[in-house]
Amino acid sequence: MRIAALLAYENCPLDSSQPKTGGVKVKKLFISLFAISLVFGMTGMASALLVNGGFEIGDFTGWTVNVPHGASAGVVANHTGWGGTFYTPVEGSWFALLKTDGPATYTTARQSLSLPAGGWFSGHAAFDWRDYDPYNDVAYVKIYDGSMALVATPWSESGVGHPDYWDGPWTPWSWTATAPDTYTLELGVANIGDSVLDSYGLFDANVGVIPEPTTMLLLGLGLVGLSGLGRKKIFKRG
Ligand SMILES: [Ca+2]
Ligand SMILES: [Ca+2]
Ligand SMILES: [Ca+2]
Repeated sequence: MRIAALLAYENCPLDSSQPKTGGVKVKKLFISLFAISLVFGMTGMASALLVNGGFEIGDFTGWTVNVPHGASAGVVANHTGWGGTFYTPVEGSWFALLKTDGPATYTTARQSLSLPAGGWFSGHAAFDWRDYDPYNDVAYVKIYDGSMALVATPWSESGVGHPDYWDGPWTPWSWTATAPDTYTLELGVANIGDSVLDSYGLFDANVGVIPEPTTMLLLGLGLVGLSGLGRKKIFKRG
């Protein structure tokens, strides 16, 4: 698509009627835009490292799901919170909906990915509390290292500080690795205090990203192209 656009420019009849310097200028701009679009294209590719991170396959393909007796885990198109909030996906047509059993029995979905230092996970999560104080059920996103030691909790919600039966909003979260390892991303929910009035955790748009050196190189080339264009403009004006 991008290459086609570039070729279309090369064959553009308008080009031959333009002064030569103008043509070069426009050509450089095209090449710069091409390089920049390539950068974003490659970043998009790198973001797809988690398998089925946004649950668009319509099930838990790629995820290891732990569903205790009495709990449930589904991939759904929508969900109505106890408070009446109608939740729809953050991205695409589907999201994961985990329901508690309990008490302190965790319903989870996990996926592992090797990340270098500077690689990261991100996603969106929401909590539908369907209980009342002091039964402060909890939903969370946790990151474990290669030996399954907890290294971070980039998102968690409970009933604490919220009105009974609270419907929490979709909230973005992210976490960046400071050392290379095989990390496990865990999405979870649990009852606290009893095993009734089950709450839900909602999860969507999970991605794992490894920044690529080629991406930085292309970005650099694009910037060099643009700065060259700027100099030419200044020179002509002078
Ligand atoms: Ca989705
Ligand atoms: Ca609720
Ligand atoms: Ca509960």
